[in-house]
Amino acid sequence: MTLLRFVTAGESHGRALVAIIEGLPAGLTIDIDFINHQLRRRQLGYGRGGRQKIESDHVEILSGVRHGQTLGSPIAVMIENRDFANWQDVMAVELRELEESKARRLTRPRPGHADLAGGLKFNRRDLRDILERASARETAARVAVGAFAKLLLKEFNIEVASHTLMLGGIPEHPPTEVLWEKILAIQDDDLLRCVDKETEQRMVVRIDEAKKAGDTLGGIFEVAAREVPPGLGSHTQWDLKLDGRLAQAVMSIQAVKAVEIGIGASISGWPGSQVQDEIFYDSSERTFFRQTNNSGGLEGGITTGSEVRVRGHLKPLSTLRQPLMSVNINTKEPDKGHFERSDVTSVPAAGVVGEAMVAIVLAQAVREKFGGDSLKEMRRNFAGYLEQVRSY
Ligand code: EPS
Repeated sequence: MTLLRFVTAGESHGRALVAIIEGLPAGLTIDIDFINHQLRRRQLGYGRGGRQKIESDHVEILSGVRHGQTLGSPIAVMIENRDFANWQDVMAVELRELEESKARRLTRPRPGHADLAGGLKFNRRDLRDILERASARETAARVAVGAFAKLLLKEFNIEVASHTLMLGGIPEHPPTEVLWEKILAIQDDDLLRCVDKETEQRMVVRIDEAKKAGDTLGGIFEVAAREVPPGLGSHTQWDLKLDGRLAQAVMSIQAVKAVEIGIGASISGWPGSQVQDEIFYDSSERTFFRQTNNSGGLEGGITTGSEVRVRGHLKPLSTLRQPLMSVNINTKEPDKGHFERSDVTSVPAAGVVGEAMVAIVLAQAVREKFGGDSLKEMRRNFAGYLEQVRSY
């Protein structure tokens, strides 16, 4: 049974995004400024389009929190879409007869987007019905949920951070290891959330080139989680393995086409002797440790106590200013795909969303392992487990 779960609702240009979170313990202090800061971080990054100038995302908590603390009841949150003011007729709940020029109908599916597959599946003739929910705007709701997950994890000293590892093919050989301290040193006003400023500058030039050409860029972000105790997840059943659950969560982020745990995408060609992280014991600290972390903190689907490292590989965004060929779904004649205001790249933002998804999965695993209806009860269980590990 999943103790911690959430759903989101909301269209990109509809009234609002909402999320319901169930399964947080009672007594968790909720810092709204922290949640809003996470939302702000998702909106930053060089290469974003015009939408982020319109929105200044902030969360409204509708239920489940009283006098600054969770009640243990479902939490409902809402993020308003400011842009809705410009889309009230197009996105109206009530039936509206709109002139064709104002209807903003989408009949030329964009290759790479959900438009056509979704239109066929749901039998919709205006592909806006698909675009609106498939849009990465939805990730604002996930970042809000992820912020609650991060607040829970912080109570157990677990921290989650991310950085841009590669963007538009730069650097040509992304580093296999980026230290936690370097990731933590990234500032909100850094252009692309890359730890190496020279590389970041080259990425900026690449974005300018792509923008000029009406093109888009993908890349790789890496999420790191620190102070994760050993023993989250389980080797005993396929769907309990935490690496698989992290992969699903990160893969579900719009435009992600591959997920890597540790440096999993590089090591398939290496000899085993160079891949496995050798085991050592520190008797004064009464703890096992590794000097390398190629496994990304997971062995057999269970956390090892090393940093959890997950990489998300993004394809270039599929909305192109210079659209590729498509077919008009009404005439069945060839035509260029639809263009809708979009970004050149979203890798830095996707990293923030990646943090949210990893935080949610880790928070779920922590809830499963330590249970409890209140934070206090959960803390007692956690402390007892850490003692068991130390005296192993
Ligand atoms: C947005 C992500 C992108 C933007 C969107 C806001 O979504 P999509 O996956 O549909 O390309 O395009 O902005 C707009 C839809 C707009 O009108 O500018 C986000 O992350 O907030």
